[in-house]
Amino acid sequence: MAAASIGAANTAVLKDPKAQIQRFQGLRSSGSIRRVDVSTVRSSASTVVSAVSTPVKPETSNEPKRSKVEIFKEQSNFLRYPLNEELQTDASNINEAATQLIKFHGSYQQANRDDRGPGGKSYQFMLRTKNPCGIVPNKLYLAMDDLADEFGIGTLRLTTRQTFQLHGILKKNLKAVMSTIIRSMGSTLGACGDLNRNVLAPAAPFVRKDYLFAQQTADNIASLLTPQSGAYYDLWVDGEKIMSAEPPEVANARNDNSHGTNFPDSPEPIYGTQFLPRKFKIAVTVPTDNAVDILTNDIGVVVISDSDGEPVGFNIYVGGGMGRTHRIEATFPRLAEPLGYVPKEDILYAVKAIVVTQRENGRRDDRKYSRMKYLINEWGIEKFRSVVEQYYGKKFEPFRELPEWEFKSYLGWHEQGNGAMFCGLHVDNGRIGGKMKTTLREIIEKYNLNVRLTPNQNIILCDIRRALRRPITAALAQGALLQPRYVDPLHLTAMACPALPLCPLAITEAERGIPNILKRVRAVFDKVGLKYNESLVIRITGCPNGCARPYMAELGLVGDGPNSYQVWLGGTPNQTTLAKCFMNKVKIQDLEKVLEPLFYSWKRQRQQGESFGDFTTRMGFDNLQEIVEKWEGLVERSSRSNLKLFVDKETYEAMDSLAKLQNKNIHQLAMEVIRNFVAAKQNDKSE
Ligand code: SRM
Ligand code: SF4
Repeated sequence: MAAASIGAANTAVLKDPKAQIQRFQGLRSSGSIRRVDVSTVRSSASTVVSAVSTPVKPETSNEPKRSKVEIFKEQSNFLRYPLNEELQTDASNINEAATQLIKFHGSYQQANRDDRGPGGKSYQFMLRTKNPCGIVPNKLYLAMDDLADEFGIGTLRLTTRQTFQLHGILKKNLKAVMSTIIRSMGSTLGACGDLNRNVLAPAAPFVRKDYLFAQQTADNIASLLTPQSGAYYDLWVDGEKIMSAEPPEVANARNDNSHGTNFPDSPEPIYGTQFLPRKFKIAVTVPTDNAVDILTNDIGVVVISDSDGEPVGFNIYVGGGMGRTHRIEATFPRLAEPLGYVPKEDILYAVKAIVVTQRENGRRDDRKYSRMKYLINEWGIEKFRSVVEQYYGKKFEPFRELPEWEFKSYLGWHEQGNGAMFCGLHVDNGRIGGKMKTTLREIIEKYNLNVRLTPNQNIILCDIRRALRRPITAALAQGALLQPRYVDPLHLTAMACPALPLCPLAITEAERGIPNILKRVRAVFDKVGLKYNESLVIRITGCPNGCARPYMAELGLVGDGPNSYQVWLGGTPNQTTLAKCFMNKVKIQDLEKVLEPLFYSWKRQRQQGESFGDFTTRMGFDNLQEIVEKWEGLVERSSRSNLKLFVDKETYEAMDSLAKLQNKNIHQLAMEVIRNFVAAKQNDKSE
């Protein structure tokens, strides 16, 4: 990299972790660790990167306020203490500090909220894997399938970030499960916690330069940002290092400290003792393919190819995120925005520079505001870019123009491009259980298939010989794994998070509630006369954290009380527009009162080909609210009587323009006039 120098990094050799903690704290307050002085960063895009001096802050006895989790991380000896000790006890649970630390190892302590017996909480653990691009080798799939039966609740859960979750693991079985995953070519390291989470990339196994390059890049970014201290292997496989070799360019990028990004002598050169202020999410994709919900990530990376299809570099977006807290306006979902373009050989350095900018400047006092989106929101993109450029050592080139995004599901059979085929299968909410589970296992085992998980909780069977298409399709149907044309279109794009009974943050149902909600939406579709193949993106979560990305949906339901939801409208089918909150506290039993008028208006008043999301945005919420408030119910179609009216051209045109003024269609206006007229006459008669 042609880089501008930014001053000397601290090179003291500190092997003792305690000393490193002190160093981190000391250097932070003394200012002798190289930090970019953000107050001096000019916000002009034409800023020339030159040497940045180390700001020396005055000694202060007032330590900045830090959240509890910061203290746990600091005292943990790189994620070991007191987790190791807590795992040895006979108790069925672990203490608060260990509960925070085990997340970095890929596990959450949970309790079944449906099952509050007299003996107190029944503790159990959820385990999440890490699968960059959703790639799952055959051996790992079979191991996960076995583990779910032997140690879990008998189901596998595919997540919205291309990973598996196992629920219901008892503490005494954690080591057996973790070590089996590790020995089966899998990992749970960094699946949760304040670090980089699973890196998304299009799951389709297309043998195409740009797709392969996106997947390779996702893999390299995942390796770059994987914890290095070895704590994971110490705890779960007695120190054995069972890791796949990483390409030299990844190690080079990690170790490079030319711009003061690293803790040079730390077991964690990028993360240090404190890791990141909060979770961090990255997705990589190719132009047009928005299977990864690119704009919802902290970093979105898009492969740019030349006219021969050869990848030459990357566009980078920053600052996306979904999570919010009810009634706190200062928390919000946010779309990522363009940062700039980098040549392909620089991508790891650019990603590292962004991560370090967040590490150094993200808030560590209040976890509600610690995601990078809040930093960018506060600074503005110009200042953020300038600070990242100090750590990158270069200026970003202008963002390259991109074509429209499309949502791609990869469901059904497709050519891979190398003579083999792949088959994408819809799985309702990613929950694989019962007959579906045994069928999938049999097929994956019998034909020795590798699989991939999509960011929409679905699964892809890969590398299938053409001749096997028929027998595999028939076998899949036995387990209700149907080709997409046989699945209700409303289900194909719907998602719900796990919510109750295991998620401690759930306010109400999501995964368990969605089958019935979709049934009711289908009934409303029928009632208002929408066709079977017309659809919309519906996403439901049990709380405002947004795990199924409801704020990108055309209809998002976000739990805001027991059996009650906020209704969010305005997302688009290609996942590029943020929805807005339309209504609060809609009780589950009242859903039709809102959906019926909305869908009826969409049916009657939409422009040609207009999606539900675009329609709700065009109409505006004030209009829609009025329509919902004034809705008196739809006359059942069977009880409707036909009434045809013929009027002269002039009257027709006058009615048409009046209807438009009132945001109605001409039919609605005519019916209203007739109804009012008849009612008035009846009144006259009775007086
Ligand atoms: Fe999530 C917390 C499930 C994707 C935002 N999420 C949780 C926890 C771990 C609850 C907890 O903290 O104790 C949930 C476990 C439930 C359970 O029993 O399984 C949980 N999140 C999920 C999954 C399984 C939902 C799914 O239906 O698949 C997804 C696992 C992804 C993975 O494989 O890594 C999942 N979570 C997401 C996404 C979507 C995404 O990443 O694309 C988001 C929104 C994007 C974002 O991060 O901004 C998301 N989860 C959250 C948040 C809010 C974060 C925030 O910035 O405020 C929390 C709560 C927290 O972190 O404090 C959370
Ligand atoms: Fe739990 Fe809320 Fe995430 Fe749903 S959205 S899994 S309820 S944290």
